[in-house]
Amino acid sequence: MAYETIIVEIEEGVATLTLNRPKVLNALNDQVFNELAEAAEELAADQSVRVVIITGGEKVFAAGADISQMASASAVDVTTSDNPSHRAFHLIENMPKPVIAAIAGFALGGGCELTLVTDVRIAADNAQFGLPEIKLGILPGGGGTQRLPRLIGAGRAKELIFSGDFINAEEALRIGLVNKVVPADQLFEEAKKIAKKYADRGVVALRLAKSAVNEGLRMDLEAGLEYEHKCFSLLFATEDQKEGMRAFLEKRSPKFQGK
Ligand code: CO8
Repeated sequence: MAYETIIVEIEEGVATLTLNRPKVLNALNDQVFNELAEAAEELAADQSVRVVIITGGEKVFAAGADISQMASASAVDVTTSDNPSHRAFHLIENMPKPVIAAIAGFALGGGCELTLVTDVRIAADNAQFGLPEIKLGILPGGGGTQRLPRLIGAGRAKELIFSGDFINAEEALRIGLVNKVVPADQLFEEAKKIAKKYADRGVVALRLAKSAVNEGLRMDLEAGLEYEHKCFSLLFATEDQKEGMRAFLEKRSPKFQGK
């Protein structure tokens, strides 16, 4: 499918999805969310794609949901059950392969929340994060009040949500909001390096490991351990498990087929 507000490129098993509304700092309107959802479905189904990178390019990740679109919205518009942002976020979070966010510049509001549905966040040293919704008289409604406390703890999340203040990349690293900070000119190189590493790993194992972590976070520990054991057992029915262990014993690199 042809997209207008995002660009999708696929190279050596790694898909890069770039937000593309630079004039408004990649503000996320319904069209962006709908295209993100379409692309997430396509990339999830494409067996040649093993890892996905989401970025906003070199200057900005995304300065939030599009305020010009939201300004005149009614409560009825916003409560619609097929909210495009929720659909896009759900599809990205549950993509059956790793998703890496490569973040330069502002990642604010819905932009910050978009990074929270990815699996691993790599920030350029010029990145700035924040949930400024409170200054607009709303709250972070794209999962910010739920996913952020689960990631960095309720106290730190409340500080960001209540103040609307921005934090820099180093602070984001310190509180666990991002995994790594790199010089801005190395952002894409680093994200691709990590993506290629994951692309060489056991395909089904990655899918089930992601599911075990994500689903486990919604369960109590006993149920989570039970679910982990089911995922673990299932892997012994895969070619990937046979290949991975055979390759180890034969002292060579495994070639995983995702079967
Ligand atoms: N929406 C629409 N347009 C935007 C947005 C935005 N979020 N952010 C920037 N723009 C536009 C500006 O209006 C401006 O357009 P123009 O050139 O036509 O005037 C252009 O982008 C450049 O922006 P600035 O001139 O303001 O650039 P600065 O470098 O001076 O400032 C900032 C950059 C600090 C990022 C500033 O633009 C800003 O504060 N932006 C808004 C940040 C914000 O409040 N984000 C949160 C939005 S609310 C939200 O995300 C809710 C998510 C809920 C999702 C779930 C829905 C159910």
